[in-house]
Amino acid sequence: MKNSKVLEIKENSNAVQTTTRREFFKKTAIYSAGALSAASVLSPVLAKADDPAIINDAPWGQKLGDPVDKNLYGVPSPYEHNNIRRTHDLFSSGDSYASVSMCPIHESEGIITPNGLFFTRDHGGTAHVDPNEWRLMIHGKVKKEIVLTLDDLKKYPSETRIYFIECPANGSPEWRGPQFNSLQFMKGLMSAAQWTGVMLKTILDDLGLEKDAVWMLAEGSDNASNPRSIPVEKALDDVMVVWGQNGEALRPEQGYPVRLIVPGWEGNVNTKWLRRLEFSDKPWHSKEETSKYTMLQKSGKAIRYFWVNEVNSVITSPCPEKPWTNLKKGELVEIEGLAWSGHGTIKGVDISFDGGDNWVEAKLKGLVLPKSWTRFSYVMRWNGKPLLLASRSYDDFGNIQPTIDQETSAVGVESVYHRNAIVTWEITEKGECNNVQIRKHKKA
Ligand SMILES: Nc1nc2c(c(=O)[nH]1)N[C@H]1C(S)=C(S)[C@@H](COP(=O)(O)O)O[C@H]1N2
Ligand SMILES: [Mo]
Repeated sequence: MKNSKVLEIKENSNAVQTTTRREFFKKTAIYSAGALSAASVLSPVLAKADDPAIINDAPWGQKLGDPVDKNLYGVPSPYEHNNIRRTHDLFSSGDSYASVSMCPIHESEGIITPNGLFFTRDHGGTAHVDPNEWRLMIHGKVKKEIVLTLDDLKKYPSETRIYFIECPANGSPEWRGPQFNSLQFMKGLMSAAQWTGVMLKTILDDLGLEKDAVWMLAEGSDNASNPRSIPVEKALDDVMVVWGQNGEALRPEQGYPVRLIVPGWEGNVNTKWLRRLEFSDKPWHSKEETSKYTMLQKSGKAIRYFWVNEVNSVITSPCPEKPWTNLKKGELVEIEGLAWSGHGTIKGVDISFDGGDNWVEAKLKGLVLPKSWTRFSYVMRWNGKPLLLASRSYDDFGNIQPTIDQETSAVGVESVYHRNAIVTWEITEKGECNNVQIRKHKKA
């Protein structure tokens, strides 16, 4: 063959691989199914000596792959085309500008959402801001009023932290009973990322706050501007002004070039395309904020300020999109899910197989960080019987995830925001997974 040394090497390495694989099967053929470790999750899976996928040389190994300069900004494998954000009519206010797209959390791995899959909530469309024209004005009750360019902002010492963002409307249609047989539509109004920016406290220490500066108004430069007031106490605690998302610049959908991150608090106060911070002795309220972002109680009185996303969890595998229909009776299976709390750190997660009458403790997996997604896991052997699978989380502030009855008895049923009641999946004999709502639990 003319041309390349590369091809020669490639052909040789294939030959080696093929021989190695044949040798492997010669050896493994002497083991029977029972001889494989019974404790292994994979114990029922037998190496099949006639599996063409392992015996034959794969087509992609028979020729050169793509040149390294084909995708100078990488994209997912075409086989992953289903792992996308989705929209739903139930969340639409009639157009795609004041709307939402939901994160495919059923496909999520670990505790970080890839930038292209981060849920998006826009009130006036996704703005495309020219970073050279971007400015941040900080004024009102500060000793030194200031207008920053992006370069100015980046002169402050930066921090990188992992936080989730959740829209308080996450799962809101579920208040009226199960609406979706889909985890993405039930809980996909949230995502999590590693954010890079400057702590707002660093900037405010530099500028100096007036004594009576107790409220901060944050405003965006998009069509909706999304003005929101938050207490200065929170601003000085852990609020960040960020430009980085998972190691690169924010995406336009997430507020490029700069947004506010208000850890653990409802998504709507995380102002995107940030342009102005005004300090004051009074809160600023849009009509929307006073009429919508409140928590109506049974008494008919509303809680006006309800910022923190409460302790929450959901089993992500299985889920309606990821049922156990291919799982055989007696097989070991890992139940996995996500837990999060806007108050702090997840302390533990319990799992129930009988709709909340009995609970066992799940294992927390990997990083367990405040105001971040936390993964939990429980390996079990499914005997093929129907289950009512539920998860219940608790945080280091002593909060425990409520049952639906506990939640509605506290806040009534007219609310649409801040749904954090226990989610139950019904697993049928066939391994199908359905969204059901178990209202009451024997030992809650
Ligand atoms: N400027 C601006 N900021 C905004 C919004 C907006 O429409 N405009 N939407 C808010 C709402 S309601 C939510 S839930 C979060 C969503 O953040 P994301 O789109 O990055 O997921 O952004 C908030 N910040
Ligand atoms: Mo939101």
